[in-house]
Amino acid sequence: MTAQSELFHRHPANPILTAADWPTAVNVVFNPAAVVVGGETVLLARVETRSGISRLDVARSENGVDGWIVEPEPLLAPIPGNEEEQWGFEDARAVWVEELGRHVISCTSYGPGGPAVFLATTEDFSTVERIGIVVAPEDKNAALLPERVGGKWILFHRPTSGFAATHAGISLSRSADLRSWSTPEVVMQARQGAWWDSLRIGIGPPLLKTEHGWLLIYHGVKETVSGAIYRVGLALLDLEEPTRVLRRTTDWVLSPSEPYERSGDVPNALFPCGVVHDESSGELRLYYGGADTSICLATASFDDVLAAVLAAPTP
Ligand code: BMA
Repeated sequence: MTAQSELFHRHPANPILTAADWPTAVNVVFNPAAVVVGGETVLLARVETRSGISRLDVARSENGVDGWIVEPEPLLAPIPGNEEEQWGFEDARAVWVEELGRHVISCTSYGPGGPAVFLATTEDFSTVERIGIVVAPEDKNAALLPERVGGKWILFHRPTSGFAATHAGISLSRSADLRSWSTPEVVMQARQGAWWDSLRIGIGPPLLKTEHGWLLIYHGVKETVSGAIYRVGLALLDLEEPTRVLRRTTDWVLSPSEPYERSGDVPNALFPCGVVHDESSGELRLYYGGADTSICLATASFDDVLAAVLAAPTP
């Protein structure tokens, strides 16, 4: 599996953004959504302030690697009095939706009921329109497909019930209006036993449409005696019926190995929430959180990633 272990290349400038790059004193910056707006790369970063509560801030760069300009005001932060978001917003994903002429942001809003799926839309990441909580707690790791399938919007997410708190997996729900969502349908579950993705799994960035299916970059967690390890794998879902898993890699394609992934607030957490497909260069840029502390970048050839997932077995 050497081809797979070398699929993604960490950027030599990693971590590309840390709390030290922020205009105000914050604890950590990590797990960013990533999109291209007017030629610029925009990251919507989870910023954990020194209260422990997270908000979502915008950072922009011409090349997606350096020269970041961080907006002084958060794009999304808890509104005082809104109980269900009083503990903040976490782990955004963002996708351009041509039909709406807007980006749809999905993130976790956190309150006493637990983490819930929250949607918002934006034209330019300067202002945001809140849709609100669309999937009740406990649920997180959500992203919308960029287009309707079978006439419906599709939202990937990860419901967790106390009953099935372990081995939580990836589900999807369907909607006609982005507000009311159908009962979750299971897409993919954690593998049992010793697997790298045996404790739970969740989507990474929004899925990418390819001619062979929806490319899913997902995180998988394994519990060990010294804590959880968050790694990354690939799967391919049917274009017309995305609950159908066509391929799933046996091995992970990215795993914590560097000091900025191995140590930090949460050691051994490599958590991608954003991907940019640069069609002119054929490059995928994967943005991820390193150890819940910093923002990192790994690149891969889109064709190589597609070849790797196509070579994976049908589960
Ligand atoms: C997950 C999410 C992520 C975080 C990861 C590792 O459950 O909360 O935000 O990066 O745990 O702590």
